[in-house]
Amino acid sequence: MLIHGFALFWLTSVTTLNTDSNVEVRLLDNQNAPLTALFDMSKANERLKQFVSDAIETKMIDIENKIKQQTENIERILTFHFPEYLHGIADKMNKEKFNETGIGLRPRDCGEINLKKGNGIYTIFPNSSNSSSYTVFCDFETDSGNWTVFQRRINGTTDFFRGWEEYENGFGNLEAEFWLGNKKINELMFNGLYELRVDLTDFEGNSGYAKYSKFSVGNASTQYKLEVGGYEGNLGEGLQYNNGKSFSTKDRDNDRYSKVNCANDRNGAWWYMKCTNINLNGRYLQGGMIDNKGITWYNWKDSYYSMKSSVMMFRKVYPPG
Ligand SMILES: *[C@@H]1O[C@H](CO)[C@@H](O)[C@H](O)[C@H]1NC(C)=O
Ligand SMILES: *[C@@H]1O[C@H](CO)[C@@H](O)[C@H](O)[C@H]1NC(C)=O
Ligand SMILES: *[C@@H]1O[C@H](CO)[C@@H](O)[C@H](O)[C@H]1NC(C)=O
Ligand SMILES: *[C@@H]1O[C@H](CO)[C@@H](O)[C@H](O)[C@H]1NC(C)=O
Ligand SMILES: *[C@@H]1O[C@H](CO)[C@@H](O)[C@H](O)[C@H]1NC(C)=O
Ligand SMILES: *[C@@H]1O[C@H](CO)[C@@H](O)[C@H](O)[C@H]1NC(C)=O
Ligand SMILES: [Ca+2]
Repeated sequence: MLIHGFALFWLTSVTTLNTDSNVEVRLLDNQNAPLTALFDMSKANERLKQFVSDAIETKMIDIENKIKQQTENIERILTFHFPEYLHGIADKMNKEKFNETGIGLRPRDCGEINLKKGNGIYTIFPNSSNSSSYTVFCDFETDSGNWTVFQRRINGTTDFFRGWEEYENGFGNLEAEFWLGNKKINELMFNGLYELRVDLTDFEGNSGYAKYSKFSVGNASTQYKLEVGGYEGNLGEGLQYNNGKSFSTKDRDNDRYSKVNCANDRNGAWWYMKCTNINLNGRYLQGGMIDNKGITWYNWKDSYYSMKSSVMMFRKVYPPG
């Protein structure tokens, strides 16, 4: 339509003026005004500039928003995921097999981990003569670190009233509540001497700890017998009573109380004697109830107060010299 009108216009309104050999062609509209007036170039330039500038501005705002969004994403990743990311790299590097002289020798327990990137789950290789591996939770923050965590209670999500096989092989979630497993606990104390640390909290915000400079759990043929000694801490000594006792579960009564199945009686699994003051695998009870089936450390509370949380862990001790 427009093109058609313009073509018509062109054909009817062209005037030709002769000056010597040059030919000047002027375009006039239908009122004989020079056609260039229709194209006020300064206005056209203004509009063009405005258009370009608007377009650029819109684009810039768009880019700015995108950068802002990306920066926020990066910040979020750094805040929430970077430690996790570092941890992943550390674990991967620890898994690489290097030789005896180099770093990265396959760690056999938490103490041997080369790249320690905070508390968390690490892969270890307990048997140096083959490549079998599994994961454990390592605590590198508490009391100078190097701890292999083998028990945790925090909120009662995981049932701890279980049988022999489950206590032997372990259960639960390493990030939350779990028992590592008697087989692994025994295997991980493969050479040298180990110490035990227990951390407890109650429902009133108090915490306490106990350390035993001597700790070992025997193999299956000893029914995972406990050896403890050398108490230090503020919970009060109470575990010595269980020293030298085998492990018992509701379906395997190795305790020293012939009339009673202690594991059943105390709703747990432990190195029961007749039965025990300490029952950290007992039933999870809310709100600080007093019940001998609960998670008890009698010597701290002078009662069978059931704890809010419990952590048990061990590490190798290096005797001086
Ligand atoms: C171990 O690594 C060192 C240094 O990289 C190297 O010199 C040595 O030959 C390696 N030994 C073995 C047994 O691979
Ligand atoms: C932790 O392990 C490292 C070796 O990885 C060792 O140098 C350090 O002394 C250990 N610390 C404790 C408290 O056991
Ligand atoms: C490697 O050792 C683990 C125990 O540390 C054992 O269960 C597994 O059978 C062994 N694997 C081989 C191939 O010998
Ligand atoms: C470690 O691995 C070797 C070789 O596979 C195996 O013969 C040995 O029984 C394993 N040790 C343990 C404690 O399982
Ligand atoms: C218990 O704690 C774990 C780990 O923090 C969490 O994932 C889970 O949701 C908690 N469960 C309850 C019932 O609070
Ligand atoms: C279990 O431990 C006892 C005593 O420490 C030891 O004599 C025995 O050889 C071990 N048994 C196995 C199968 O490793
Ligand atoms: Ca009994």
